[in-house]
Amino acid sequence: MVAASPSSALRIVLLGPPGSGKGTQAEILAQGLGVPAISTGQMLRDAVAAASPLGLKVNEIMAAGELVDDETMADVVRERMAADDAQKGFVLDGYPRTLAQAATLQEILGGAGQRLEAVVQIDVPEGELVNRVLGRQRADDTEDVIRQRLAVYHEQTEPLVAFYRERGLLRDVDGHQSIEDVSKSIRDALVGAG
Ligand code: B4P
Repeated sequence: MVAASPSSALRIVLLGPPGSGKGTQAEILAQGLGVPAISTGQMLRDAVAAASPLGLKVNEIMAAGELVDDETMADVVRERMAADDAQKGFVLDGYPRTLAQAATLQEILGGAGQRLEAVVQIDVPEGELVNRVLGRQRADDTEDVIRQRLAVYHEQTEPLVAFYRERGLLRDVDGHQSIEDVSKSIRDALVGAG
């Protein structure tokens, strides 16, 4: 098991299509490491629930299965990463989702003298993704919306797989297993990270 300490903070990104279990695994992994799980999807849903200016801006975009624009997300992530608890490491779930966001993340971390230790790609067959998401029954979980979100994933987020593989950061994990077995596979994949 990997462990986080102030001198060896672990900064990990979970990458995967909607419904692959990023949020589920981010919570488990972050708890094990003693670092925060930072979910941009959850932050946006909280903003929508609170009807904050950010929530009002992103509500319709999320409901349509589209991505919130990169500039808005950069502000959200920059602010969250500056918080004290994120200095000891983090598990980032749902960010980056575009190559521009990956560049922003590098810039934010580089500016603080930090870097990512690993990017875990959670792989799940498409039919299983649709079943899981429809079972979850969130506001953005209708069949049309999930199909749109998958299309957006293939077009805008999948290029990140090659981006991080080229940088030697990518670890592939089979997400089509029980939640416990996926967690174990992620821990195994992170041995030696950082
Ligand atoms: P997210 O909140 O990131 O939503 P997600 O990709 O659907 O969820 P995740 O992969 O975390 O799946 P989960 O663990 O819930 O994004 C929502 C929206 O926010 C986006 O569409 C976009 O509009 C916006 N957004 C967020 N970040 C953005 C960014 N950076 N840029 C622009 N826009 C952004 O798991 C799914 C279900 O499967 C659950 O019910 C779970 O219980 C189940 N499950 C999990 N693991 C399982 C397993 N191993 N076996 C069986 N079931 C499992």
